[in-house]
Amino acid sequence: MAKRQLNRRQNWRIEKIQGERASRAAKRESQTLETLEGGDLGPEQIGLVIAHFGVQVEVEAQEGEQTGQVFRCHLRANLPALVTGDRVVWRAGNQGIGVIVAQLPRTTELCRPDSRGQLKPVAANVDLIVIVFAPMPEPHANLIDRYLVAAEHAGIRPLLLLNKADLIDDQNAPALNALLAVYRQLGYPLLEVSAHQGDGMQQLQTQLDGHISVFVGQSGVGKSSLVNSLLPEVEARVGPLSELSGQGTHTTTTARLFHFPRGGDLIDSPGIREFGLGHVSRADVEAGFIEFNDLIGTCRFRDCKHDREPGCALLKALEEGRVQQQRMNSYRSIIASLPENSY
Ligand SMILES: Nc1nc2c(ncn2[C@@H]2O[C@H](COP(=O)(O)OP(=O)(O)O)[C@@H](O)[C@H]2O)c(=O)[nH]1
Ligand SMILES: [Mg+2]
Ligand SMILES: [Zn+2]
Repeated sequence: MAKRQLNRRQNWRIEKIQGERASRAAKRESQTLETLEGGDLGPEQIGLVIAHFGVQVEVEAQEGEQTGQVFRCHLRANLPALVTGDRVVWRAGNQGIGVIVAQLPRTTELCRPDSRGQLKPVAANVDLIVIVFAPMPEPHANLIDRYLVAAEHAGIRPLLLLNKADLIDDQNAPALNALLAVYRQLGYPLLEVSAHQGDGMQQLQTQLDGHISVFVGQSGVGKSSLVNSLLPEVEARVGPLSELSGQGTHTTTTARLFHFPRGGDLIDSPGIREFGLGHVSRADVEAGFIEFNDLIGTCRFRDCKHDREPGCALLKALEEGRVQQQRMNSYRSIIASLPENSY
């Protein structure tokens, strides 16, 4: 979303209005909660947030007879904001509406800046980021590296997925193979599939088993097609149009958790598919290039920019082939794109 420049007075007004709105909502909530808690609440049990709508969330029961059933739940006022993927303690109420009692600790958080530039979690407990690319649109190593940095930064394992393998031909094969070789050399897991023809989809499903995944990647690489093929009952629209309509509505589209029929979960929303950089420092980027890990801190100068400084460990590694030229190019272009103050 485009950042609007607001003056102080406008900002103050917006905050005031939002504050009033929030306190009205909180009042309504506490009335609903009182009614609920006055009635019969079931025992405390563990659940999984599969979608959230402002002050309400959808929770899937994870124990007992109701396992797998979905309940709308209200949040107690003292709770932190919940996101899709959160594990919670909740109590069932009458008429199918429940109450969230506590949030269980998150293993990971995917964050995105909101419309005011503040970083907000959008999904919890994701443990696999599937970075999708394809022969067409032509892949950019730089973009893949950005996703890898973001994944490393979030502490989430990445899986590189080349979709549209049916489009590989003599023309594009050399460049694609060179690209794949870069990541193979780094030890990143890599899979080739065709959402259209089904090749490799079983292997992909196996990789997704037992994990909570998100699919990311540039528009047109086939994310919706992959999701459709893996989740036959969910309608994720395919084609350029869906991306267009997604752009206009992504701030209001909630992330939703789906179960794959053969195991594993997917958290999906247009906003998550755009998950990328934009909130990392130079040190984060350096940490995201895993082959730099042993080199960072060993340059002659403490504030080495790895540009042309004498005694630079990265430049030496580049010269000796321990760091690949393409990755160095990516690193430089990502650093160059960071805001000045993120050093
Ligand atoms: N040839 C081929 N085309 C595909 C494949 N997967 C998706 N596509 C096509 O690529 C285009 C973009 O797909 P879509 O799923 O909307 O991509 P998204 O923007 O990443 O969600 C559509 O025209 C799809 O039909 C595939 O495996 N092979
Ligand atoms: Mg799509
Ligand atoms: Zn250096």
